[in-house]
Amino acid sequence: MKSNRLMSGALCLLGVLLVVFLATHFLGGQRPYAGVINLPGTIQAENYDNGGEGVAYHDSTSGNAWGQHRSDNVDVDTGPGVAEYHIGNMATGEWLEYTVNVATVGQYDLVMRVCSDNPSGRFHVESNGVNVTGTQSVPNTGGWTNYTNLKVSRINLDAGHQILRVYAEFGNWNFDSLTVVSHKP
Ligand SMILES: [Ca+2]
Ligand SMILES: [Ca+2]
Ligand SMILES: [Ca+2]
Repeated sequence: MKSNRLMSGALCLLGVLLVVFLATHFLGGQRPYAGVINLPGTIQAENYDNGGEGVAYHDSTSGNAWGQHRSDNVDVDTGPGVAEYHIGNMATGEWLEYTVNVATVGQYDLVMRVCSDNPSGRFHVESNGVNVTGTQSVPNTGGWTNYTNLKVSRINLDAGHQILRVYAEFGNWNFDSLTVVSHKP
C-alpha cells in the first residue's frame, strides 16, 4: 500500500512537471514564428515572434485590423509592392521582435522596405535591447503602395542568437521587410 501511494505521488509529480513543461514551451514565452531567422538574410515583417502582446510585439489596438496572415493584435495587410504581407500603418510606440541568428560578428547594412504618405515616420532597430541604428526617418514615399528600400549602413551585430526589435518612434508607415547584408567597404 505504501509503495502504491509513493508510486501515485511520483506519477502525480511527473504529471505536474509535464504540464509545466508543455505550458512554458508551447503556450507562453517568446519563440520564433517559423524557426530562427538566419542573418544575413531577409526578415519578413509579418513573421514576428510568437509570444503575444508585450512579449513579442506591442500593438496599440486590439485585433488585427485587416485580418491577414495572423490572428493576434498586430495589424497585418496585403497589397501591391510587398512580399506577400506587410504590417499596416505602424503606430507610434509599436514594436515587433524577431529571433535571429547572426552568422559572424561584424558590420552589416540594414535595408528596411517601407512606404508612407507622410514625411514624419521614424524608427530604430535594437539588438538584445541595444539601439544599433539610432533614429532613422521614413520619408513620404509617394503613397501607401509605393514602397522604397531605406538603407542603414555599418551596423555592428554580434554573432549568434539574438532578438532584433523594430521600434516605431513615430508612426504612419507600412513595414514589409528588413534585409540584413554584410557591409562591403
Ligand atoms: Ca498597429
Ligand atoms: Ca491591432
Ligand atoms: Ca512582407
